[in-house]
Amino acid sequence: MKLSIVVSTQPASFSALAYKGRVAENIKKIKDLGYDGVELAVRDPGLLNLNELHNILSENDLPVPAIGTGQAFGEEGLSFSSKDAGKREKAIDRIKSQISLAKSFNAIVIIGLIRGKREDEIDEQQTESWLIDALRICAEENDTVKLAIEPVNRYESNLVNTVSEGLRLIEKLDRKNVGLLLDTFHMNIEEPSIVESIRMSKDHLFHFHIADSNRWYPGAGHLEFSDVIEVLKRIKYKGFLSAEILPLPDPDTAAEMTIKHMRHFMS
Ligand code: LER
Ligand code: MN
Repeated sequence: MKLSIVVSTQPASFSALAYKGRVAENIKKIKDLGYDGVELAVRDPGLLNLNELHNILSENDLPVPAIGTGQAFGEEGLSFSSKDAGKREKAIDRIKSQISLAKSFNAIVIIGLIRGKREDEIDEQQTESWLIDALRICAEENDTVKLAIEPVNRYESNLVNTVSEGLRLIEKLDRKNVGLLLDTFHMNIEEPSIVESIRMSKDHLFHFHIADSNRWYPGAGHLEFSDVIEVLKRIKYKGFLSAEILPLPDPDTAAEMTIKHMRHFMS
């Protein structure tokens, strides 16, 4: 298992990002702190200077395990399950461009808030069918790029809140390149047992977000990360643990405390 931390390639309203913007400077800091990788949060790949980004990452010898895509929903309202067909289409196009970005980094594409919410007056079946259609189109775009569906807590979405719902959805899709991203912050709100939910996801776990119960750095809340690491080792998870945390008390302290706390259990 390796450690990464999320960097937003642009300023963003989503709060649980230790680092936003000033990409070259922040990636160097992350390297110096001892992280093994950098997860990127990208609103629109079309706005990136790709050569520059690849150079910064290779100069620092840091891989990109995953690309977060939720800002396209948060800032632009693009959604796989919007009742507005134009927004659904734009969301699919945006994820296709994230898939080609991910391909260039050998990264996973995260399907979190971009799946959207079930909207007023739209029944569950209609919403699920829009969601499944969009996921199928995106999964078929490139077999070699993995899509990781992230269950998120009920206060952020009403679509796929729990690990069981996530597992049911990927079963319906039945595609090798569609799996799960689990996030300790969301699991702490929704799951009866974090350890059991991780165990259940064993064959489908593509990526993992860490934050403590209050979304501060691990060690600042009441989650038992020793138990989390133990079950991840037991299911032989070999991917990244990626810190998606509030920049508190300040970004550098949050990043430093994460690495201190997690390495203690990982070694
Ligand atoms: C994103 O990875 C996440 O965890 C959510 O809270 C969506 O913004
Ligand atoms: Mn997350």
